[in-house]
Amino acid sequence: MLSVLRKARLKDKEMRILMLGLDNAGKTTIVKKLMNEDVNTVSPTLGFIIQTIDYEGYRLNIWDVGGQKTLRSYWRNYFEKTDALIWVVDATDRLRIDDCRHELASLLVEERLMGASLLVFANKKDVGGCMTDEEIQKALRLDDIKTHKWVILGCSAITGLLLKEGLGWVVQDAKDRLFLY
Ligand SMILES: Nc1nc2c(ncn2[C@@H]2O[C@H](COP(=O)(O)OP(=O)(O)OP(=O)(O)O)[C@@H](O)[C@H]2O)c(=O)[nH]1
Ligand SMILES: [Mg+2]
Repeated sequence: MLSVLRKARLKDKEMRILMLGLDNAGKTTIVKKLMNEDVNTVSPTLGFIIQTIDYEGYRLNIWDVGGQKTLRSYWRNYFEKTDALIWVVDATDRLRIDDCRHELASLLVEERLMGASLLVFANKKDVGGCMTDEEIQKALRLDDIKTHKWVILGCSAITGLLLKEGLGWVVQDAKDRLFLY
């Protein structure tokens, strides 16, 4: 039933994308950059922000939810009807990469997120000495994920590197699913 509903919405070329990750990862900055807005005025998200971006004929409703520790228990309120999960990682934050893995792992067992594909944005690639995509892939144990289709992309919310390509993957994946079921 759920997959039928999801398919109906995909046919309408509308997608619900949930963007999560630890605080300071760069979620809001990514959305602002994608919308060609000033990325220098971002402050921590205390609730959530919904932005709609038109991309390749699809209406992407992006839910950008605050990632501070005290806010994470609210994440579950946003799971419903999610077509794609974008997990944003701060590639400069080696200290919290284990936290990051735990939080992601706890999302991937959520029944309501089962049909969603997973884009991992390894953000802040403009900063020298940050973790490589391979390091992050290993630290988050992405290769162990059997429940979700996933991809990891190194990006920068400041320069815009690979942000559009990430959305492109999400949209292409949705299109592929239309033919699968
Ligand atoms: N150098 C660099 N800094 C970035 C990048 N993306 C975000 N930042 C900075 O990282 C900080 C946090 O960015 P936010 O977009 O507020 O992070 P967030 O994930 O939305 O954080 P919460 O709303 O608290 O969950 C800001 O100071 C941004 O300017 C990036 O790609 N490169
Ligand atoms: Mg934010």
